[in-house]
Amino acid sequence: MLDPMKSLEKAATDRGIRVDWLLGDMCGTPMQHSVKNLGHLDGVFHDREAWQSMDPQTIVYSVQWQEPVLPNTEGGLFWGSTTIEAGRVGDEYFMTRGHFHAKRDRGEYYCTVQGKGMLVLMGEDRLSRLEIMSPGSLHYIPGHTAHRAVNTGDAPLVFWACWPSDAGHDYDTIAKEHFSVRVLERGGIPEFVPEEPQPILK
Ligand code: PAN
Ligand code: ZN
Repeated sequence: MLDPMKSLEKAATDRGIRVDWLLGDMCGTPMQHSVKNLGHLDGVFHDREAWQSMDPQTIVYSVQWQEPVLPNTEGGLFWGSTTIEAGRVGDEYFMTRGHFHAKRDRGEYYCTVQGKGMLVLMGEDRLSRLEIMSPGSLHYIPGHTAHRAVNTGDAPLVFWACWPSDAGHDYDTIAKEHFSVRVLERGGIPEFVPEEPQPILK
């Protein structure tokens, strides 16, 4: 006879996905992995000269995530972590590119496990607000809201995220229009500074 406890145990270990909460590491499942270095982040930081003077191989952030269903599947969820290294380009802290979800109404959760930072949230009306990221901070990102995480500390900022598998990522809008605010270092502390008006391209 099958021992129900044994088969439960087997089922539990067979799935076998483990996370290391603090490191932001996952194992036991096919993982997606992406690393963004400075060279990948052309046009993201406001001080172009400072960006050009730095080694393009410098890692700014990395993401690992699992896709238990195919991207664009309605009703599924993706799960992953992001690690943003400590550093700055000129006076601007290392940060993610940031995006709206391609399906605008899709929300997301972020939960910080290590480091210090700020989550910049911007609505489609370009009104922005900030949430402080610190170990244990949980952030609900509503739909229709662009989101970018900024590492304002001197150690890596690590957070977990959970988002709908059909959310998709719209990076183009932010690449063209930017966030309406930037988090810059002023006198040793982070300050929330309005984005300079963009030149009108003819
Ligand atoms: C996160 C982000 C991750 C990297 O998983 O994709 O932090 O930031 P960028 O995608 O802006 O480069 C998420 O928000 N997913 O939807
Ligand atoms: Zn997102």
